[in-house]
Amino acid sequence: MRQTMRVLIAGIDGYLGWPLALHLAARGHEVYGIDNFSRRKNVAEVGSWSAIPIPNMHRRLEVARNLLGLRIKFFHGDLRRYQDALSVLRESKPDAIVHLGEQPSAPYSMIDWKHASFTQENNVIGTLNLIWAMKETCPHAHLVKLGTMGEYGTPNMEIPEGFFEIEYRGRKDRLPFPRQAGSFYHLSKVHDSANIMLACKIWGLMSTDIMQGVVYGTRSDGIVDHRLHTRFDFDEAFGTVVNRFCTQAVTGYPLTPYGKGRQRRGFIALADSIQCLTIAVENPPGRGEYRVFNQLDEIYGINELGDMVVTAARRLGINAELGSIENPRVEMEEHFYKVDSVRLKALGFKPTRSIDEELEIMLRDLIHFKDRIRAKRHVMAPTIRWRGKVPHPLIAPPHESSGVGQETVKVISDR
Ligand code: NAD
Ligand code: USQ
Repeated sequence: MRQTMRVLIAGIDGYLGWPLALHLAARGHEVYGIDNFSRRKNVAEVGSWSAIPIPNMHRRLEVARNLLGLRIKFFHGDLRRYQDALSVLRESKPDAIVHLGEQPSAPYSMIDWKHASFTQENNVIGTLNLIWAMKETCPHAHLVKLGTMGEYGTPNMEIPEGFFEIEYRGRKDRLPFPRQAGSFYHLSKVHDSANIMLACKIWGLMSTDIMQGVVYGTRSDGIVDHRLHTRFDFDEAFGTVVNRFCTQAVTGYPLTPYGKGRQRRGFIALADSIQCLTIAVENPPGRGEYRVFNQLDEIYGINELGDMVVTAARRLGINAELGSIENPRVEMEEHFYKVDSVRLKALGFKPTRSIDEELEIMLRDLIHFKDRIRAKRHVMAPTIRWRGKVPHPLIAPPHESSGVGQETVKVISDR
């Protein structure tokens, strides 16, 4: 028989947090959540909204209770405040903490220094507060921390699950696989991983650090009523690529693969992400262990995904087409990409359905909201550029200066 646990979900109001709460509560776990609703504010800040309307937290909890008999306890708090982290852990006394409570958008972190700084402060300090508060209040709890496949970047070699054996100048060791993040957001996750690994080593905390691929989908098994839907974003900052492609398809907007579209990433359906997180929670590591799972279903190229969305749309009688857009990011558009992901499968993970089935479900769900998506059409085209307004030294004409730092900084002493 499965042991029931007390689980705290940090980031319970988010895209993954809400369906995870429904799923864990339905499995008999005692679920607690904390959120500061920053995702709702940040999406509004970039001029958008969730394609699928979502009720506020009060209403969500009420529907879960009245319709499904699930009692989920919510704390409104901000992990950047140490006192909030301490209080929620003292109140919930968790066996496991699933930490999803971060700013998850790479483009948002690249808007300007303010957004980069917000992202790193929110994510790195929030996580640091959580691990210190765990040490103080619940050192035996299991921290399931959402990292990202983007921590590894796109190296020209196979990516292991966190660690690899290396021989260098005649000596061997098992070391963390190199991290080569491609945005200030992805780098915040690298900093988190390093902090958590240290906490496990010195304090004996236990953690599963999940390197997750890009998530897509509208459904997971707890979403049985329209009032229980999770958010679904499509703007250039918070919409992930498959989710964006599906909203583009249903509104007749040409799909937006960036650059050559041959960049490859790991992808996972929402229902499978929830299944994997549940497996991680229910199969904790040993005391002091820091383990890493690579969490994905399949690897696809971006054009390949675009073609799949267009084909799925045409099967439903929707006339979608692939467009082409200059890449606003700095990333390799053609590269080797092979990833180990065996640990979750060894613990029982099986993908729920094929990507083609999932895409059809998404398109059928989204078609009902096409007017709502069209109303925010202006958020489809990318405007956030990785190089921003600062000219790259290799591209800028030599006589031009970026002007950054001029006039506001005076050199007082060169010593
Ligand atoms: P999300 O933004 O929908 O959810 C995060 C939630 O955390 C939001 O509700 C937000 O309000 C809350 N939050 C943020 N900062 C907080 C703080 N300081 N205090 C309290 N609450 C805070 O994001 P998501 O898509 O559900 O992603 C969840 C996690 O998974 C993130 O850490 C993200 O980096 C990671 N991840 C997501 C994907 C994906 O494709 N969605 C892929 C890989 C990894
Ligand atoms: N892309 C397009 N067209 C678009 C949007 C994106 O071609 O309209 C491309 C991007 O250039 C990139 C790829 O699709 O090469 C993935 O972009 P994305 O926006 O879907 O995902 P990313 O920015 O990497 O971030 C998302 C989540 C983040 C998570 C990450 C997992 O927002 O929280 O960490 O996926 S991973 O990519 O494996 O690092």
